[in-house]
Amino acid sequence: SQIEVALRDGLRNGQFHLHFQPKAEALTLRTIGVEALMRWNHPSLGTVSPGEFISAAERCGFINELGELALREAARAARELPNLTVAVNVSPLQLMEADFPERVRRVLAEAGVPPERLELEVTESVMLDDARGAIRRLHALREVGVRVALDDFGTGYSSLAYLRAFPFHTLKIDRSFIHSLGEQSNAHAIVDTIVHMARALGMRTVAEGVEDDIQLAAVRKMRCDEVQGYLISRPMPLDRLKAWLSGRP
Ligand code: G
Ligand code: G
Ligand code: MN
Ligand code: NA
Repeated sequence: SQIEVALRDGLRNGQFHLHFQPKAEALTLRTIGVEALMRWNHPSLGTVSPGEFISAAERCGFINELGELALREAARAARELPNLTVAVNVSPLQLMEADFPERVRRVLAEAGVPPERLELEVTESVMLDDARGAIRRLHALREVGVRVALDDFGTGYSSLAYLRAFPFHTLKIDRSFIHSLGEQSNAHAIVDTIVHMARALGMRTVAEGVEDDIQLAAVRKMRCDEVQGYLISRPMPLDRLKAWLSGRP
């Protein structure tokens, strides 16, 4: 298909690269990490967002190659971002590969990056096809020493079951809950409950999609550990991130 040809071409010609969005400690707004987000710089279409090409890459069998590229580029970035954790999104299809943990270990070793500097973000959908295999791989990744986060928490069909199946380091509270915090809604009770549960289970929490001071104040009050969102910064290329960081306390 057309998209398949374009993806293959893009991979061959270096059209994919990462942008990075800061994550900050909620109370101090000190930057403690970044999330790597893939971008496709297409010669005629311009910048294509992952919402449009990740599912195509999964369909066409390119997601492992694309995922490996993300890991390598993220590891390279980690070397230039001392003291920051770099998070990479992982497709359920990558986690279905038995050798995925070993690939991650190798990429980090080759880049000379300590495993605890890398966090892998997986969504609840990783458990849909082969839950046992996914959990086995997640444990192997913990043994490699990388951190594992559950992304978009609260949007899946049986979120709580996943918390019993695997001890994630971090819960990322889906931005749909954060967006409703200023409104008259049950979002406040839900976020408050998630943060309490996470703390009791020894997990950190990240509020995703924080866009204004009202949302920031609300998640601080609920003792959410980290915030990520346009209020702090939009995702940006590595150069701009480094300049942005140098202007922060
Ligand atoms: O950056 P943006 O908001 O457009 O990202 C949209 C979606 O694409 C998010 O759900 C994000 O997790 C996903 N995504 C971004 N980069 C990657 C990547 O490198 N691999 C995978 N599997 N998903 C990604
Ligand atoms: O699914 P995942 O959490 O990986 O998706 C991250 C996506 O969320 C990225 O595409 C990023 O551009 C987007 N994002 C990050 N911060 C905000 C925000 O404050 N508001 C909105 N609407 N989207 C955001
Ligand atoms: Mn994510
Ligand atoms: Na998310």
